[in-house]
Amino acid sequence: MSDSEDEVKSKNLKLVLIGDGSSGKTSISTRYSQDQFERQYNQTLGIDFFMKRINLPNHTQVTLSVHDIGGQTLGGPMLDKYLYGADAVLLVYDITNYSSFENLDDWYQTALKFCNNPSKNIFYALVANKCDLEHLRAVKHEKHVRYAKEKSMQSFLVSAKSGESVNTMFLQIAAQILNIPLSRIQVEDEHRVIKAEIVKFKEVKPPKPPSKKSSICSIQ
Ligand SMILES: Nc1nc2c(ncn2[C@@H]2O[C@H](COP(=O)(O)OP(=O)(O)OP(=O)(O)O)[C@@H](O)[C@H]2O)c(=O)[nH]1
Ligand SMILES: [Mg+2]
Repeated sequence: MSDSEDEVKSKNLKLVLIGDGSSGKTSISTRYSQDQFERQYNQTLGIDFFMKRINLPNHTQVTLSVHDIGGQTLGGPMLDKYLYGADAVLLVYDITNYSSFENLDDWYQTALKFCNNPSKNIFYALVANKCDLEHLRAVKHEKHVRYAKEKSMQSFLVSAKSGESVNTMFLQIAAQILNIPLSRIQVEDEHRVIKAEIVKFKEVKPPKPPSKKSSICSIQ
């Protein structure tokens, strides 16, 4: 094996999450960056972003900068700046909210307009969030599949709440942009949910206090 095959390759990717307010962009970002979930809704004003480093096969280290855009920025003056230089655009909707799906096309058309760099192939992904709320689903899965097919997009079904498929999605997107094949095991590894066991410790009795008798001998 030559030295260059051993060398670590470093890559940077900019991923941007867009979509209607309350679809769960911040929650997906928080799940991925901190493995946490907040029930309470706090509207994102403008943009938030974080970086995460992941390892891909072939000694490739990728720094992902994930940009979480507030839902109210559509039609505003800043969206083109937020999208500038994106390698991937994740179009997020909430499966329990039909209008969040309907409005995605406006988001998509806007992203196409602002990311029209002919020298760059931007990766678009359709992300259905809140899959833990399947019983409240308002967007038929066929509609999701049809839209993704129509636009030749990769599509994902995730839950920021349970964490389902969140890590796998980011891993797969990074690998596909960089054209690095992933094995099934690598994908499943990310997919695995690790449950912590509750450990019951045995009661440990405190040591007996020392006996009152003195063990010191005095020689007179
Ligand atoms: N059940 C469930 N609730 C979720 C999920 N993701 C987000 N939520 C909830 O949906 C609400 C909105 O989530 P946010 O992540 O703040 O939505 P957002 O897309 O960032 O909204 P804006 O910042 O306004 O654009 C919050 O109350 C979250 O707790 C999910 O996967 N399942
Ligand atoms: Mg937000």
